[in-house]
Amino acid sequence: MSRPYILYGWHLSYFTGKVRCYLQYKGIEFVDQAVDMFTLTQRIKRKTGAVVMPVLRTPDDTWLQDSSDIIDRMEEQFAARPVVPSTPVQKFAAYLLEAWGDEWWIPIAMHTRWSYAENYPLFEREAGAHLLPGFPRWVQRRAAGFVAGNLRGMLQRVGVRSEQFQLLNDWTAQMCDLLDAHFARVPYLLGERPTLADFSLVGTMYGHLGRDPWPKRVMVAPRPALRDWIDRMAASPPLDPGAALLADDAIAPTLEPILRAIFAQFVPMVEQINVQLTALLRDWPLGKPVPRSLADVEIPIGNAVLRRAALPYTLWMVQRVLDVYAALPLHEQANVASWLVSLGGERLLELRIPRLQRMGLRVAPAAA
Ligand SMILES: N[C@@H](CCC(=O)N[C@@H](CS)C(=O)NCC(=O)O)C(=O)O
Repeated sequence: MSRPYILYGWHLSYFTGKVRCYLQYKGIEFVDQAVDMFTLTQRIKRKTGAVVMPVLRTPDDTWLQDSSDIIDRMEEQFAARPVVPSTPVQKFAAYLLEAWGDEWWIPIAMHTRWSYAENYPLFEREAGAHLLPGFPRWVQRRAAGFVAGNLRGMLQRVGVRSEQFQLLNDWTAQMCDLLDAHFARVPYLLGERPTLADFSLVGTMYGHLGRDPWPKRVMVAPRPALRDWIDRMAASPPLDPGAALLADDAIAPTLEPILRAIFAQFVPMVEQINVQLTALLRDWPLGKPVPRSLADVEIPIGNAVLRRAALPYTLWMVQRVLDVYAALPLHEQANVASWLVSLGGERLLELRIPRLQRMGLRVAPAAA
């Protein structure tokens, strides 16, 4: 009998939620393995070059890292229930929402977890038990504390700064309202079945906002359609075989304010990261990874400004979106371009990102 797929990750982890919900939906059999300290810091480090979760170990013992690469690989192998739409606007929107769900929400997920003490007992209990199963509680608590310290060390960089807490909370409440209004009318982001876009957004929504006590109580519980979507995504019950995306490559009107926010906030952030990275790469060898973070960017949020460090990895995610556009036939590119114009998103197509390759959690310039 062949070895099963093994997903190394935690329920506490953003990107593990993305991959777990995806594998369940696809009906791919896998062992959901809470990753322990030895596997995380030794085996995964050796196999992927990074101390990171999730990792999907395949039956032929390949250790796949990065949720986007994992999903790409599985989509090639398992044709049933495709999660990438086949029509151009929905396909482009799915990749764009993936980049946003993966990258934009990181400060929100980190703030709503680490800025509120009521969340810590859940983290300490689960992380401790996963890292050192069978060890005495006090040793597990020390191990969880060590990992928590590393994660807290990233807060300042990703924009979790006390003077920005109110802005982060206001933004999150408004976005959760928009998502709740959408899910009250349409069961998934692009129609009656989930796509890449839903799997990305459920990373932050399942592992962090929908599960950590503070955001679960304050942000998610008052919004029942959002709560139901998270629960549907996590349960992945069999779908009605007729479940379809919206007809005629349409995007629901309830998704439009969310997309407008992406074009007004996420795209300017990406542009600023690109300016910094492009300058850095003027004198940088191909294949040499760049630092995980660069200087601050300033993101317009309504009348306010959110400051956080530029993460070059974000550009690798946006490169995926632009690659999808570049691979479309010309008449489909025209559909996407006019759809972008209709929502104020045309600057996205003007981005010229230097060709990047991913190396673990970092990126490096690649041959064009
Ligand atoms: N963008 C990646 C990265 C995975 C990731 O950031 N995982 C987090 C836990 S949810 C982690 O292990 N972070 C460690 C770090 O950033 O050093 C993905 O899509 O899988």
